Amino acid sequence: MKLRSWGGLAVAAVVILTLIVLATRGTTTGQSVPRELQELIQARGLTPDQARAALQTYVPPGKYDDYLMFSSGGQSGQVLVFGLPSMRLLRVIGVFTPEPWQGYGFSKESRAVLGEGEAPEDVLTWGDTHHPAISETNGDYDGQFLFINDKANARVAVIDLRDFATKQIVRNPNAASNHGTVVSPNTDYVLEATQYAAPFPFRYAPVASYNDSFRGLATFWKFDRARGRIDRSKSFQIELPPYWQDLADFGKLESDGWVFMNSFNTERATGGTLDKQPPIEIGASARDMDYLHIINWKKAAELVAAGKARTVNGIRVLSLADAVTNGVLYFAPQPKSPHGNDVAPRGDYIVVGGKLDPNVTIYSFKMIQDAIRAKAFAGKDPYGVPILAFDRVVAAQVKVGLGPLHTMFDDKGNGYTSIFLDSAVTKWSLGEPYHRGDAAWKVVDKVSVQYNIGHLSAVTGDTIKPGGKYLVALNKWSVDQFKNIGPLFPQNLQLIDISGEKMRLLSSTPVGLAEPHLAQIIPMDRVKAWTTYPAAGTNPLTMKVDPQAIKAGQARIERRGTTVEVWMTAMRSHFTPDRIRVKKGDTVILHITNIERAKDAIHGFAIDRYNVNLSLEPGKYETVTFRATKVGTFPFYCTEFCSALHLEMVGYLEVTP
Ligand code: K7E
Ligand code: CUA
Repeated sequence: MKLRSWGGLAVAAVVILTLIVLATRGTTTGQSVPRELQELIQARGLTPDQARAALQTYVPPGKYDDYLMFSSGGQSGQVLVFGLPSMRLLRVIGVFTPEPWQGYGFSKESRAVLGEGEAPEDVLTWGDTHHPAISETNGDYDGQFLFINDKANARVAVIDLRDFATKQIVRNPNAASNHGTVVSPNTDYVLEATQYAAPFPFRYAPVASYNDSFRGLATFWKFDRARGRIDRSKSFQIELPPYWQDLADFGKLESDGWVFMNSFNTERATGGTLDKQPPIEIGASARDMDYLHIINWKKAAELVAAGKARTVNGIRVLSLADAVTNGVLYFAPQPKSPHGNDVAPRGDYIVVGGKLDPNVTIYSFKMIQDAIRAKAFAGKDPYGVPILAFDRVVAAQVKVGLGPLHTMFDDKGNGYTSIFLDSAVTKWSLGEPYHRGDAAWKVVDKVSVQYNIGHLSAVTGDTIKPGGKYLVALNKWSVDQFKNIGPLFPQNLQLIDISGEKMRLLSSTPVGLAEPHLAQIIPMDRVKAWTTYPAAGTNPLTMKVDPQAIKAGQARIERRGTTVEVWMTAMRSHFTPDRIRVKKGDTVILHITNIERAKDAIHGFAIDRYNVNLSLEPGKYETVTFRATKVGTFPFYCTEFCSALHLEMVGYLEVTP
């Protein structure tokens, strides 16, 4: 019985494959292929859907994927770059963690990025990345920059997508932790919201003084696109009550100028289990409602520019009282322990998932504006923030399943919500103007994922122009999906086809590196990455030819006192100079220029026993500085197999007693 139905499926698969083969290869040549394919499908025990999914996601050698996906690398402190639909890992970008292959954290240039803002004695070597954001122009991804947060240490990084390298890390001087980065529709600002409230300004304050001394913060980092850097001096913060602010999203189009942010633990629980207080997770979910934060950020920026701010640890802060008095901050109740908070493509709706509520709650921006004008308040919070009446701002609730988290959108007016407890993705229709009458606010489809989905990401799914086509479910647990290789299980990224009415699961990809939270998907051709650095001697920090870079024939060694400075070139298959002699205790400065112009002609530069390791892509210039503390004769060599004489691309560093 089982066999027969399998046979039926296989026949159906062959029919599909025949059609595909005939369509792509013409009518005369494809006849013999289906039988081979049929045998292959049978031998591998594939269903027609699986065979179709395999064809749909296969990218032949030499062909490229259609999309790039930037995924957070979780506790690895990195960013992962995948190609879609193949789901092949194309790149790991070192961000908050030293990354040897890229020489990230070894060269003077990358150490300056990694260590920025840190005292030397507490250089951080990891980060907890959650939410990548691609730079936007007019509300759509422009593919120029990527931003990502470090939840653990309240930092935000800037990655330049010309060379896929981290250029800047800013540390929030007033926050202890954060949750995410989002950008305004023209990337004027990168928003970093605090996660766990902390004493403000940051210092020691007893947890018992929580209500008075602890605060949340919304930090608006000003992005200078021309320089490709965040400008602290033009950035500002808004002081918020000590709730645990969470996901945020910028308004766009009709809601441009506003920001929406959820919060939990409005109960202000702080634990104390040994003192017979309820554990934090119980205390923090006691009430039925938390607060959606509705922030007029343009007005806040104007107030700060007009001087209504005090500078705290080098950044301007708009006080909570001023935010309330000037109509910058409003609250709306949101169901129990909310998490996801996503603005619909036209900027007209804000979709919130309550972890302990089976609905997504959809707020209307227009209703919010009307309620603010009509002062339709249901009260104030303990800090004086006006709370808009729930039924005056909520357009709809859609019952999507147990544990809804995050929502993304497609090009046909549908939302896709990750359902954590059900391990599913629910597709549902938005209301007017996307869908009218009976077609509005309805669950359309639901697909199971494996398992415990956190975020999901659809092609350009949080821009003003969602692309549809694909969605990736970022699942926390994989359980039985991959052969276990020890008790630390990989995460499971699942690719789903969302081009039709019904969602179709295409593939599973294990990520054995860390926990990706959010990812962003962009059409491949929108990212204009360099193949080589544009001019020989380009400094990856300034992106200009470095004054210390040299051309072939200019290599030299100079000594000044106890400093030995070396100008070196790398070129298949030699370093020039290939012998360096210094004395114990000297400071050694190496300026290395890869003078290659051929793409992929990468050299590495490592010195044995000195923890020196660089990646020198064609045209790149980098510096490494170290003290020659160890006496000996140390080989230095190229770490990339660059040529037939790669093993000979070597030299000696003599450190004399
Ligand atoms: Cu849901 Cu940090 Cu976005 Cu993880 S958070 S899932
Ligand atoms: Cu250069 Cu190997």
